[in-house]
Amino acid sequence: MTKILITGALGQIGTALTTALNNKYGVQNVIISDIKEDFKSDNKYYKLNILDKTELERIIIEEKITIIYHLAALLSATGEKNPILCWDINMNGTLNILDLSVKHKLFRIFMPSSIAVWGQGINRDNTEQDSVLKPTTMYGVTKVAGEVLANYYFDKYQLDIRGIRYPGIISSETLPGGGTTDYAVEIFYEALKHKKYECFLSEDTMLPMMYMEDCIKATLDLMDAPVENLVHHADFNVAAISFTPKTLAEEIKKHIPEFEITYNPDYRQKIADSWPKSIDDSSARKEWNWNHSYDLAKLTATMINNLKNKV
Ligand code: AKB
Repeated sequence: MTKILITGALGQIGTALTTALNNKYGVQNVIISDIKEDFKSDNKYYKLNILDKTELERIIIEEKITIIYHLAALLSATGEKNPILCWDINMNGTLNILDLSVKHKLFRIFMPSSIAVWGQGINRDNTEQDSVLKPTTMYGVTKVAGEVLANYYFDKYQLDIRGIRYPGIISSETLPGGGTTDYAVEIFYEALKHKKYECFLSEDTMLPMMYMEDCIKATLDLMDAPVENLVHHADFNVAAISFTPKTLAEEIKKHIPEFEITYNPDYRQKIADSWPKSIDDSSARKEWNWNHSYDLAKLTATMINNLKNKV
């Protein structure tokens, strides 16, 4: 029987993934955990510090977990403010998951990677699947190391680990926290609330992005793919759309004509400049039939529609 544990479940992707997995497997089969205290949810909730291996093992045993979606991590901007903490949570947390998954013979693990794996020495346009990985952030360093570790655990212990290099994810349910691509969510809240937004990236900073529904679809499709079809494992390039703050602002103006954007780039500009503008995801399309359905116009209309009553 499938019994799922999600770590970092209260984050931007975790909340959407919980809903999708509840619909697919039933709420009683999806156990959620996060560092926050006493969260009220229809799912069984554990307050879990991912560095607490004893508690993690207790949950895996008591709940008879078979699949883990390991989302607990610090993102790029927060990671640059506290690189040692970023290493500790992202690497030691991941090692705890991998080690216990082997020990308790778990069926499958999902571990997200990120476009942050790239840095120096790449083609920024249409960055290839198997291009050089020289990140310039600690978050990127942990994501590269996570991918390498995943391949090691797959080869040495036949642990079935899968992962996607997530681009910036845009959604209306839960705010992202601590990322460089977060502007692309904040902008919608500010456009609806105040009709203006000061962007922390420059107007022409092009980055790969994706709407949450596509992100969840990619995650579930990869987890369902037959293992024999996969050449890659925890490091899939997955693309949807690429845009700049200026293009996004122009699209928002079609719905909110008074909207004004200004630019005041901060330390996150350097991070964004080290990442690809667009990525080549032909391996994902070939190995597990990935395709996306949200373009910029559909994403913008959906975000504004979802947020207009909430904000
Ligand atoms: C971030 O900006 O740090 C994340 C990511 C691209 O992994 N959204």
